[in-house]
Amino acid sequence: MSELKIGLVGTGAIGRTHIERINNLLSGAKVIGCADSNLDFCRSVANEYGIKAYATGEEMIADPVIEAVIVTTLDPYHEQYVMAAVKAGKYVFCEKPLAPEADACKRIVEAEMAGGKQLVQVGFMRRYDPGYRQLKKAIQSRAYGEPLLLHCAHRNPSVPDSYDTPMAVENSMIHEIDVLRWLLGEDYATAEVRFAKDTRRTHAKLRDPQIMILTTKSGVRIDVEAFVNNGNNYEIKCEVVCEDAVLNLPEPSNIQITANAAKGIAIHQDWSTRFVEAYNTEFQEWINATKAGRVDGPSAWDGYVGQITAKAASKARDTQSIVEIAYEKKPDFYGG
Ligand code: ISE
Repeated sequence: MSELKIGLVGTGAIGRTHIERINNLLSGAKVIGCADSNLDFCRSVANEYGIKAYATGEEMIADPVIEAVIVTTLDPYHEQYVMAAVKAGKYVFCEKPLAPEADACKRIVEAEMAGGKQLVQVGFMRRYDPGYRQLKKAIQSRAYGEPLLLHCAHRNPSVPDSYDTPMAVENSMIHEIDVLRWLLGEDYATAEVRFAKDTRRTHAKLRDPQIMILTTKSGVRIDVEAFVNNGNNYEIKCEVVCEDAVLNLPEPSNIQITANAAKGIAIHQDWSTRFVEAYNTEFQEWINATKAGRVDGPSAWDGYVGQITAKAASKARDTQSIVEIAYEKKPDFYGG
């Protein structure tokens, strides 16, 4: 089978790592073109990777040579390019979030359903992390009884100055919102977000740390700590307390180093390396499914449900109250 020809819009850091992983590491596809609102930069990226620079994302998506599209622009522009791909009948991988607003996600869902074929996958890469996959298997087997409560943490060493209070839910804990719903296989019922004592590293626009509390429809209770300016480590924790056992998310293994009168195991300092295996598996599986004419990964519906949940959590944070979450019934189109 010939190689899948991909066009990528949004040549920022994450876009470029995806070009590199697809063109140098994975099999069955090549990114052959790119587009970006900064055309000069786009041309320099195209030169570096020996691919074609298009004047606009729309022009690239409309080119008959392009068989599938990757969207890695800034979040507010996701909808425009995902819509263009859906209207052109092309498979499209969109980095998370599908769109910052739930209404925009809904428009994508409606456009996809109107076209009669599933084409959209959302980049919720944690579902491809080997540790989360092991956890899911263990939970699903019910060998340890029912899951009752989960304690999770999402800690970043630092975030840019533009990162503000809402982003803890909308940019960081959106990963937990998706992956925990997938782990447990059920939707949420309520959301709550509370603040802890502020770290001295915070600033006027960012309250840090925060705790998001979710309950699922069956009553599982989840707490997630987001501490995004902890000045120290990138750390992702997930502890699932079941009736008969406690299950913990494993970290990627690393050598133990004995030196300077101490024994230590280095941990990843940033999400791009902590989840590198997840990204690689995510894209290899996306390529394989796209070539087979399927969407196997997180769907536009999952992207929509994620944003409805994030919106409820944001309201809960702003009103300091518990907010009930109302989802529509999952359409048959998405296996509802
Ligand atoms: C970032 O945007 C990501 O998506 C990372 O996976 C996450 O860990 C980080 O908190 C976000 O800012």
